[in-house]
Amino acid sequence: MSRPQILQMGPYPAWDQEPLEQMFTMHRLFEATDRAAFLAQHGAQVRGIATRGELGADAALIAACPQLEVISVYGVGTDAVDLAAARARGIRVTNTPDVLTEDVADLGVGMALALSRGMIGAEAWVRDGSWAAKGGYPLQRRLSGRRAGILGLGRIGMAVGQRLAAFGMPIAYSGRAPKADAPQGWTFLPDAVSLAQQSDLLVMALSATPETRHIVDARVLEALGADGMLVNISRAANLDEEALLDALEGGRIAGAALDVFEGEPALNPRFLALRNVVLQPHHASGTIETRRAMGQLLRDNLAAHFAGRPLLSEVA
Ligand code: 8YV
Repeated sequence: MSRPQILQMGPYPAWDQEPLEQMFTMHRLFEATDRAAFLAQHGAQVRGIATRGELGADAALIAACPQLEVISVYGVGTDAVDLAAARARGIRVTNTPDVLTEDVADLGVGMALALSRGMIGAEAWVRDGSWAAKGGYPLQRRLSGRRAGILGLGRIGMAVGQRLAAFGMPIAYSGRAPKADAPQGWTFLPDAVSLAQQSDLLVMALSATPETRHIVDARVLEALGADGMLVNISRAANLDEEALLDALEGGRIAGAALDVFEGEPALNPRFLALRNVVLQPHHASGTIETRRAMGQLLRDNLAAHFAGRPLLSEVA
């Protein structure tokens, strides 16, 4: 039997690409110079799409593949996949939850520490000779013991909370509803504004849906206040970037650490002029260990689908 044909939306490491090429006929859309011509040539034979969290698969792409059966996402976020269009055609969607949770949480906490302790500026202080020339670095703010707020207590939010609890930080959270599995003593708050009001550090760990667009807006930032810090390890769409930039420039919040940006990998140049930010290139899951596990799960889902076995991590 001929191998299933898969449309590939973005690059993978060689350790994933090689086994994918052995199992399937891969059509690399991201290398095509004429995307429409490439889709016209291969779309009709495509039975699967292998994509990445930020690339997804929109309605037009799904429509260009009339035989499509499965979309496998290398990432936990499925906001860039048109789930309604997939559902309408009975196309199954898989992602890579769990395997990336610890590393995403690690980076979120690392970013919070780097921000509160000024580690990026302090590194520059050492490198440019300021330490020797001017003396010690200006004093920063502590993280331990301050109040943490977690927006979105899913797998990643929970892992962030556990880490911050170990820093002696009281934990509050918000989301659609209180979580039965939230540890004792963690406080549920009904909305982002009241969470921000009770937080020194607000960590965004929620998935992105049309309802959560700009959930962190000018009102939430005002509630966070001039001593408050923001960390975003979720999706840029959840944050009103213009409102954030205004608040950062006006000193109305203390700082922000961001792993995701509107229009990434380009970013608003206003960010680059700021000192009270930590800027990361959307790499919270970017460790060798996690990326290997994500690639394996992406492949295992595709293999299970084409062998008629149950999927390992289907998006509900
Ligand atoms: C990845 C992500 O950076 O899991 C997600 O939703 O955005 C990240 O883990 C991305 O999917 C890799 O392309």
